Amino acid sequence: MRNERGRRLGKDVPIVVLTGAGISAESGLATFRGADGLWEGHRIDEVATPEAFRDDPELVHRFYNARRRQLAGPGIAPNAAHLALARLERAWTGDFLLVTQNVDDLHERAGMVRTLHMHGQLGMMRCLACDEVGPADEQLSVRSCCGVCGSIATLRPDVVWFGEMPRGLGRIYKALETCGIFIAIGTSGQVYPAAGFVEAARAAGAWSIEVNLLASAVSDFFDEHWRGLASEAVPALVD
Ligand code: BJW
Repeated sequence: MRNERGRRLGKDVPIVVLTGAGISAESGLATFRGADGLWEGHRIDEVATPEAFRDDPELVHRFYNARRRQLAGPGIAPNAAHLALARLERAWTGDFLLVTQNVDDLHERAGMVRTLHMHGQLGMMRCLACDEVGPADEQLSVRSCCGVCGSIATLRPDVVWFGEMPRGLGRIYKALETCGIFIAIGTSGQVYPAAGFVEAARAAGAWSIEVNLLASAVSDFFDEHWRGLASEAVPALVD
């Protein structure tokens, strides 16, 4: 990998990669804030909050069931950006952490193993009776049978909604504080704490690179910008 001045960035440098919905857009999954971002006329902040689930759990389950069905569909597969990151992980000799805000499993399907899902996973559910997390084998309804405790209980998608604490923050900030390279791919920089990771990495002295079709809300904090499709820019950056 090279920086914009052509300097090779060694594969032994600790690296943190952050991905957002833009990396999965070319796999056929809609982003949240793009032109295709509305679901049945709802913005993401109308269906991804604990309040929305309390007020209309059927609506919220419909939203997540539709996304589960789409993700399991025949046309959905990792694209060239996911595959390039998997190659990067395999080739990297230094510490490597992929933090994804995405709840899809396309990084895993591309073969990545060091993936931290800070906003949870679409394929998992949580039982509000026993608090256990298990696979969302079936389409969820408001009250379903919990595969763990066996009760008919309220199940919710095991994802992180607005106002809830993202996962793995201790591990993420520890990696950011020691990283030499930080790359953000396909994220609008509008949702915290992920939007603030670039500042934490820069404070640690890391070289920061943004890959995005457009400028994000935090573009000014990055040292280097690759404007374009993730499927083209990520292989060009990492191979
Ligand atoms: C391409 C491309 C292509 C397209 N190639 N690029 C005021 C100030 C600061 C913070 C707050 C505030 N008020 C409230 C908050 C906190 C709140 C927040 O940030 N709100 C903002 C709206 C202001 N955050 C939270 O509540 C979080 N929790 C929290 O803060 O806990 C307390 C805490 C305190 C202190 C420290 C730490 C924590 C929780 C946030 C949870 C977000 N949940 C969601 C839903 C997850 C489940 C699901 O998927 O349904 O996460 S919302 C949604 O947004 C989802 C995403 O992960 C997240 C980010 O979206 P992302 O990935 O950036 O997608 P888009 O669509 O926004 O952007 C796509 C980008 O790709 C664009 O830039 C395109 O240009 C680009 N692109 N195609 C390259 N082919």
